[in-house]
Amino acid sequence: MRFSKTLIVAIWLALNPFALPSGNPHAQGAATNASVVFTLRTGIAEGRMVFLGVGGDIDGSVNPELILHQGERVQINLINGEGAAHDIVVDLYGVRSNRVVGKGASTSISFVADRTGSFAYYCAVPGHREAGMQGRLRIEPGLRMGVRPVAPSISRDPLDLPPPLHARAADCAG
Ligand SMILES: [Cu+2]
Repeated sequence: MRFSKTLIVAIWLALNPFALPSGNPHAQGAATNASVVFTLRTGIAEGRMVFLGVGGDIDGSVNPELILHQGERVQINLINGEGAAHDIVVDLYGVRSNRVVGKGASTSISFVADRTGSFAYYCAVPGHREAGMQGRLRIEPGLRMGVRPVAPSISRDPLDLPPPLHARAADCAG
């Protein structure tokens, strides 16, 4: 009996992939759903058109590298700092903002950073990337330090087990 109970639990777990938090990419995505917000302002630095970081660790940086951890939802705000038309594009994530036209106009993009690696962001207005409007987004594996994962609850009623898989006549007879 002890063996078959263990077997039933094992089968139950196999049939309920969300019962355990490890080894399931969907569960991992849900566990690291922290939001990270970056703000960039367009401007001129060293005679080039650039993105300038606003606030946080990137404040004042020219074309700052935006560092994320896999699974985080990122929002990138773009503020027009000087009036020419601009946008922001991350090709490898398939995201493209509206164009911001006029000083002070703003827009944003948002996506889940589910792939690790280094990805370019840039302004897609013709000539702007070449003129200097590009930087990189770095997405690191694993959790950000100091962030506790929000794991789904795995507690269950101990009596909430599936019915037996087959008739137990043989067990009773023995
Ligand atoms: Cu631009």
